[in-house]
Amino acid sequence: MRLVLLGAPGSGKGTQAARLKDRFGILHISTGDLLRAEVKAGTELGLKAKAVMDAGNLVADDILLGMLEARLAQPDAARGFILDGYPRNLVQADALASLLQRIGQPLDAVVKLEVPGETIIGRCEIRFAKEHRADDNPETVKKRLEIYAEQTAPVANFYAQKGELKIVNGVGELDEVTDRILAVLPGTSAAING
Ligand code: B4P
Repeated sequence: MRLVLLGAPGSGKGTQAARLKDRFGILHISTGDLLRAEVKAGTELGLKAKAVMDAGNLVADDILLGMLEARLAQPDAARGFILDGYPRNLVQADALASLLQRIGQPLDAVVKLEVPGETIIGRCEIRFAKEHRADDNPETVKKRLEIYAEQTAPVANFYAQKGELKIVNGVGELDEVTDRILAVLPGTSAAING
C-alpha cells in the first residue's frame, strides 16, 4: 500500500498514519517528524528549518524533496509507505509524481482528512498545553491554516483532477476516523474494529 494523507495542520494525519502503519505493516513517513528530528539533533538543516517551522512557514521544497528521496531509497520503503505532510504545495506534488514514476512505485490512494478550522485550533491548543510545540501556539496555528489554504489546498485539487482523491471526515473518535479511511482504501473493506 502506497498512500498519501492530506489535511490541514492538526487534522490528524500523523495520528491516523501511526495506526495505518501498524495495520498494513508499512512505513510511516512524516516530513514534520523528519524535520523535528533534524532540529533535535542540531544539524545544519535542523537549525535552518527550526526558525521556518516555528514561524508556521513551509521549509524549502528542495530540502524536503532530498529528505523524502533519501528515505524512500531505504530498503524498508519497498513494502509500501504512508506519506504524512508531503506534498504540501503544487511544486512538491509534481516532484512526488516524478519521483514515484522514476522509482516505479505509483500511489494506491490519496486521502484527505477534512476538519473545520475551529476544531483544529482547539486540538492544537490542547497539544500546545501538553507538548509546548512552538508552532502550536494559537497565532502560529492561524498562520499555518492560512498557508494551508493558499498552498496545500490546491494539492487536493491536483489529485481530484486525476480521479485519485478520497475525502474523509476527520472529526470524531480516533477509531471512527480510522474506519472511515479504511473504507475508502482499495482492497480493505474489513473495518479495523470489528
Ligand atoms: P506536521 O508535523 O506535518 O503538522 P501536524 O500539526 O503535526 O499535523 P497532523 O495533521 O499530523 O496532526 P496530528 O495527527 O499530530 O508539520 C509541522 C511543520 O513542519 C509545518 O508547519 C512545516 O513548517 C514543516 N513541514 C512538514 N512537512 C513539510 C513539507 N512537505 N514542506 C514544507 N514544510 C514542511 O494531530 C494534531 C493534534 O490533534 C494531536 O494532538 C492529536 O492528538 C489530535 N487529534 C488527532 N486526531 C484527533 C481526533 N480525531 N479527535 C481529537 N483530537 C485529535
